[in-house]
Amino acid sequence: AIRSIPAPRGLPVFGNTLQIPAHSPAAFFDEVAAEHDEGIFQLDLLGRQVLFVYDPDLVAEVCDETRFYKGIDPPLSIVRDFSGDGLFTARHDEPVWGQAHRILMPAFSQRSMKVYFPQMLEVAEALVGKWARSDRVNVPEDMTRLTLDTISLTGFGYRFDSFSSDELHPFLRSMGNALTEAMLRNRQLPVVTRLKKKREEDYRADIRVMQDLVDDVIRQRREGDGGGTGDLLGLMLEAADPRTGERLSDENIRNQVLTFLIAGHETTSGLLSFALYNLLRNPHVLALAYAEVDRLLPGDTTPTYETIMKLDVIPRILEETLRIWSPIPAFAVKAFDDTAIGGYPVRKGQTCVVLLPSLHRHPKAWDRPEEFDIDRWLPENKTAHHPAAYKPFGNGERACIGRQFALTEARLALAMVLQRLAVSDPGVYRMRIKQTLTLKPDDFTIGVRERRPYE
Ligand code: MNH
Repeated sequence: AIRSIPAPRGLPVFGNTLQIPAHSPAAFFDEVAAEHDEGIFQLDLLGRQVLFVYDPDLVAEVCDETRFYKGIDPPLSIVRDFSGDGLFTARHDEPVWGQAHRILMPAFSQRSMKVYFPQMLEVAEALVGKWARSDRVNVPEDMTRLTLDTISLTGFGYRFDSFSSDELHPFLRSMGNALTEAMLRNRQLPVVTRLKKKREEDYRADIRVMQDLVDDVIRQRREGDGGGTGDLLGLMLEAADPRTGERLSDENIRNQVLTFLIAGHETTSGLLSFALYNLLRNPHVLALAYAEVDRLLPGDTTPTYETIMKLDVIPRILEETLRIWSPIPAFAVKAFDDTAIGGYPVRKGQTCVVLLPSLHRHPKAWDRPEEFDIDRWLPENKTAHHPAAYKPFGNGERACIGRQFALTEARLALAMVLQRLAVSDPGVYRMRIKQTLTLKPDDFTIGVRERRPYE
C-alpha cells in the first residue's frame, strides 16, 4: 500500500523555506523529525519536494546504490561555485569523479597514514605546546589550526604555521563566510540572491581569497626542486588514472586542492571539539582515557604510529562522538527511477536527505540514545546496532575518502592533549552549535594545565 508522507504545511512559492532559521537549518530539521515518528517527512524548498529520512530501515533503502546516487542540489550545488568538480561536489555523471577517486585512493590507504604520521605529530606538538603555555583555550579555533595545518602539510607540503599567530588565517575567514553564504543561499530565491549585489561581491571576493591561496600552494610545488612526492598534490600532478590513462586538468587540480583544504579540516576540527566536550561531560570516560594514555604513553614518551594504533578507549570516544554530534549533519541522495521506500513513494530524481543527528539517536536503533556510552563500540557490541543507523562518513562509493586520515589525526591529537594536559570546564559550557554547513560547538573554551613538568 502507498503511504502518505508527513508534510508540514508551508506558504505559496516559498513552501517551507521561510520556516528554516537562516543560521541553524540542522537544528530545525531535527525538531521537525522529533515531531514525526514515521521517520520521514517532506518539505517544499522553493518548489523542490525534498524528503528527509531518519528511520534506519528507510535509510537502509536510500543507501542502496543500485537505486540511489549522490545528489548535488543546493547547498552542494552552490558550494560548487568554489569547489567545482572536486571530489566532494562532483556530479554523479561527471567522469572526472572516478578518475580523481582512482588516482587519489592510494594516498588514503592505511600505509599512507604511516607516511603522514611524522607530520601529523609535528602539528599535534604545536597544539599541545601552545596549550601547555596557556590556561584557557578556545577549542574549536585551535582544533581548526591543528587540522588545517595537518591536511596542508601532509597533503601539499604547505605550511600555514597557524599556531604562530593569534589571528586565524584569512583563508579560514573567507571559507567560513563562503560556506555560510552557501547555506543562506540555499533558502533564498535566486532572484533575491541576484538582487543582493554587495553580498555577491563579498562572496566572489572570499572565493578569490581561497583560490589565490590554492594557486600559491600549487605554484610553490611547481617551483620546488621538482622531486616527485607521493602526497596528494604529487599524485594529482603526476599520476594517470589506471583505468582511462587520463590525467587531471589544471582546473580540476585546483578544485581538488580547495576541496581537500576544506573537507580535510572542517569536520575533523568539529569532531575533536565535540570529543573534548563529551569528555568534560563524562568524567568517568575522561578518567579511562587518562588511564589509557598513561599506560601507552607514560611520561613524555613520543607517540609512534604503532602506539596510536593500539589505542582502544580513545577510538571509542571518537566513534561515540561521531554518533551523538556528527560534524556533517546530513547527506543527500537521489532516486534513479520512480520507486518506494517502506511504502512511501519517491519520484525519479527526487532528493532524499539523510538526517544524521536524528538517525544516530533513533530509538529503534539505539538503547538510551541520548547517553554518551563508549561501550557501544566494544568489539562484542559493535555490530549490535541497526546496520544503517550509523553514517557519519556518508555512504557507498561517495563516502568519505579521508576517514582513516581523520581518525588517525584525531586519535593522535586527543592522546597527546591528554598525555600532557589536565582539561577542565571552569565556565560550565552549555552546548551552542554554530553551523557553517558543518557543525561545531560555538565559542567553546576550556581550562588547561600541564600535568607534569616537561623538558
Ligand atoms: Mn570527509 C565526503 C564526513 C574528514 C575528504 N566526508 C564526506 C562525506 C561525509 C564526510 C559525511 C559524504 C558527504 C556526502 O555524501 O555528500 N569527513 C567526514 C567527517 C570527517 C571527515 C565526519 C572527520 C571526522 N573528509 C575528512 C578528511 C578528508 C575528507 C580528513 C580529507 C583528508 N570527505 C572528503 C572528500 C569527500 C568526503 C574528498 C568526497 C568523497 C567523494 O565523493 O568522492
